[in-house]
Amino acid sequence: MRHLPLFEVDIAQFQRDGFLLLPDLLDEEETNLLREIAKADQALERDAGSRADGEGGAVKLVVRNELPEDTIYGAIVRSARIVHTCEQVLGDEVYHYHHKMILKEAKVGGAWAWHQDYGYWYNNGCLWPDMASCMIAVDRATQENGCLQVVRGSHRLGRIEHGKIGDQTGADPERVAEIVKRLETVYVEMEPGSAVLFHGNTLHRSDQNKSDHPRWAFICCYNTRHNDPYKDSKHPRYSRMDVWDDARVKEIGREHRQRQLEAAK
Ligand SMILES: O=C(O)CCC(=O)C(=O)O
Repeated sequence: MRHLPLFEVDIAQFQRDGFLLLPDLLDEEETNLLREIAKADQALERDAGSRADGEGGAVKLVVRNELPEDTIYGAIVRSARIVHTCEQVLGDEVYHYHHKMILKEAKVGGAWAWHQDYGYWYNNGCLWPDMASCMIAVDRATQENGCLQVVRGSHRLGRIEHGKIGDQTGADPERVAEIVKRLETVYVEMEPGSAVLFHGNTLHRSDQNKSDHPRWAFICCYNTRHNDPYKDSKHPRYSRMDVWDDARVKEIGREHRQRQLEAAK
């Protein structure tokens, strides 16, 4: 696992680029547990929603506001290594805004249009873009299977107007076309268990997955305490989140996997 807490240089990099790579955020056992649990999790298949990508495909994802105490998902979201990293880059206490699994399947996985998460979180009563997402690779993510792309430094452009692209909410294409001429697009290729932390205003997208390899990802989204939304919306308002020791990812992950295996007998 990478050495956390972050150094000043990492925080400066996040502030300059709007994203930060966290290689090997989960160790091998944690990564295997997350992948095995997610792939065997029938609730994910059952609850998955789909959003047309405007390119003939559709993304598949499951979004959850609840934070169960007995699942590996809840243990990862609460883990000190992620929570305190977010707090360092955002400069305040954070709470769980929601988490999601992106089920980008082999051959048919849809594309994500260019957007900023704050492009739509803005409408939930969040006054500041002081929010972040930690995207953890469940499967290896490569250019071939539609890894995340981010525009370096785009979080400093402010919030861009968003409109409909397929069933998705995408950033104004005219503006994006000019932005990508001026700023670098980075393909975030990741090994399973590695992560990228990105700011609420960082422009990001991904291509369709035409490869033979799935590209699932687990994304933990956090809001800051000072940015408690002024109105109710589909994601929660501030409440203090219990932060857990990192060791609980493995402990709870093992129990979660055991329950799954027993239920499958
Ligand atoms: O999985 C991806 O490529 C991007 C997901 C994303 O941007 C989102 O969930 O908002």
